[in-house]
Amino acid sequence: MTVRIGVIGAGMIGQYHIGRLTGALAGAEVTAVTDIDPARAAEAAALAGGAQVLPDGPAVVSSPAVDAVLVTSWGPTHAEHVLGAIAAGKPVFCEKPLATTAEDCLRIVEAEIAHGSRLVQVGFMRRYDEGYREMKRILDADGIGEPLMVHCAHRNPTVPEAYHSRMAAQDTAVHEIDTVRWLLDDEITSVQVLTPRATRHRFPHLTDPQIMLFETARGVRVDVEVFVNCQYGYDIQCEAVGERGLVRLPDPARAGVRTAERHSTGVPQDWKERFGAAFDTEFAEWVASVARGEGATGPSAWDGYAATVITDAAVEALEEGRTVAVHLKDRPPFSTPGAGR
Ligand code: NAD
Ligand code: ISE
Repeated sequence: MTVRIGVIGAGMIGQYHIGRLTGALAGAEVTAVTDIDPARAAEAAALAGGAQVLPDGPAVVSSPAVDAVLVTSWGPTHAEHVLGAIAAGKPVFCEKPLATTAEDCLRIVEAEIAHGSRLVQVGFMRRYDEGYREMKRILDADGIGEPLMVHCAHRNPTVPEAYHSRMAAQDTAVHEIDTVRWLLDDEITSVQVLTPRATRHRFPHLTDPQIMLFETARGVRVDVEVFVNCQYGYDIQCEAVGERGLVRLPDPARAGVRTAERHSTGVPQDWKERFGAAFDTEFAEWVASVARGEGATGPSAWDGYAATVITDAAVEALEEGRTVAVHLKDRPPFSTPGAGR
């Protein structure tokens, strides 16, 4: 079966995903696209090899030529499109964030429960990165004993002027928040944000770097350095320390160069380069689960809700300069983790 996909939001990542759904990935076809910018919609439709351009999100969701929906529009618009897809009973893949408010995330969780089976998957692609998956296998197999601490770094070379201090949690550390919950199978219960000396290479309105300190229900301490003007590259580090050892995320495989008395290895320059293979696997697994009639098996609406509540707490911790407790609702039994976990 070929899964026919309708895309809402044909900007940067929308077109990036259309490229993989149209190119290398078997079993999928992009049949419809929409964007509030008609030129972008037309560009994306051409990229998809002649998909239909439809006027808006509801038209994509209700199109008989669409089996499943991909939401890659701006974050504040995600909830309406995801809720529309659930109402139509269609599987929906939503780029992060699931929604920009906890209330909207909960409306999505509740709508999916009312539908009766999983339809929603959130685009936390690190769960599909081979290095993180190996870490998860080792942790699950008790390879280092009980985890005690996790040290992470999330560095971008630069960010545009529009990037503001809240985005360090909402846009950037949100990936670590999801990854750590998944790796440890534990819940984050509090967050504190420290602000070291600021880099000169930032726009003046931005607090950069930031250090986020999380605690989990089982008492694991997680530190995340978010440094989005590090200059030298896109660098993602993660190390879990347990009672008997540690497991560390491997750097992407790159040739080592030895010359002029030096040994060097390239550093990726952006998230596409670093996580391109993870995105490929993420979409291959999503398309396969839709084709099997399972709707979604990866990061769930509940994971999207938890991530938004925790990023809100991190923003509050930054702005108020104190440790903030994370209060999640009780997890509904339906929202169980799937193969992506
Ligand atoms: P973008 O601005 O390049 O593209 C968004 C597009 O959506 C624009 O073309 C805009 O016109 C369109 N749009 C906005 N509202 C719409 C609506 N209601 N209906 C139809 N079209 C609409 O942004 P982007 O960088 O592609 O980011 C899109 C989403 O992807 C964001 O939520 C972002 O956080 C997420 N993202 C995820 C990752 C990741 O690593 N997983 C990386 C980058 C971006
Ligand atoms: C961006 O939206 C991403 O998702 C990237 O993975 C992250 O590194 C970057 O900081 C965000 O702005």
